[in-house]
Amino acid sequence: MAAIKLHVLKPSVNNMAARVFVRAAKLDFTEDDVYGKTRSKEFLAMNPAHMTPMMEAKGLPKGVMWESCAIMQYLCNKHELSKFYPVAPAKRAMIDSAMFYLIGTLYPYVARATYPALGFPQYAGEVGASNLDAAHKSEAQNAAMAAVAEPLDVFHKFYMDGKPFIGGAKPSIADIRLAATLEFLAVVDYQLPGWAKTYMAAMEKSLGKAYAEPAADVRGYISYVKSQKK
Ligand SMILES: N[C@@H](CCC(=O)N[C@@H](CS)C(=O)NCC(=O)O)C(=O)O
Repeated sequence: MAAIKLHVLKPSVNNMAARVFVRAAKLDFTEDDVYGKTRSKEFLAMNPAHMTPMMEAKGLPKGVMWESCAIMQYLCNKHELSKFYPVAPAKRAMIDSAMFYLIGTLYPYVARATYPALGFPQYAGEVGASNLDAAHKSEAQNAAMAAVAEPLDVFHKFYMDGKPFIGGAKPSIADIRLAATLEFLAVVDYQLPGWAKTYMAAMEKSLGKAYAEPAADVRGYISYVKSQKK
């Protein structure tokens, strides 16, 4: 039996990050597609947060864990994968900062901008999940789309700062998380700045099939969603 079982939803970029990582790191893993099962009694018994990606692995205190960045951090620690997650505290701090900034700031904007088009449920308390009319919802979606530009620029100017990747010459786990996130913006035809297009291409070139295979699932879903709108 493989050491790692990843429970995944293939159209999701949160999942894509972990899926790219286990491939790029050449870890021993299997994948279980849990579409339609995350709220089942069995799944909730393991994971009351019903979140994917969820990793099942021996040695974890509860047998499972979720949160894509934490999964990548744990696997890097366990398998000493310093090429994806530097060990020196100051360098590691930058990778952690980039990932927290992504999850806490960029991702909520990306979700509000893209989830309506992806047909994903929006978060409680947000305009998109409310009973407000379509005009209000579209205004909120456009505001979120406009807000994406600032954190994107921060990734470029602060975290990358002239280097090809946040990780330097090679992609780090923060790069895997960022590139996967940006994949969703295609569903709203978001015009990525030139540097981001170059960056995405460099990610795919550097990681090869490890990136392309999970990306194909996300891109396939986006193409399907777009074809339904025509
Ligand atoms: N911050 C989390 C987000 C995970 C997340 O939102 N997962 C969604 C898919 S995009 C999910 O599993 N939803 C299924 C459910 O809630 O039942 C991560 O990076 O892993």
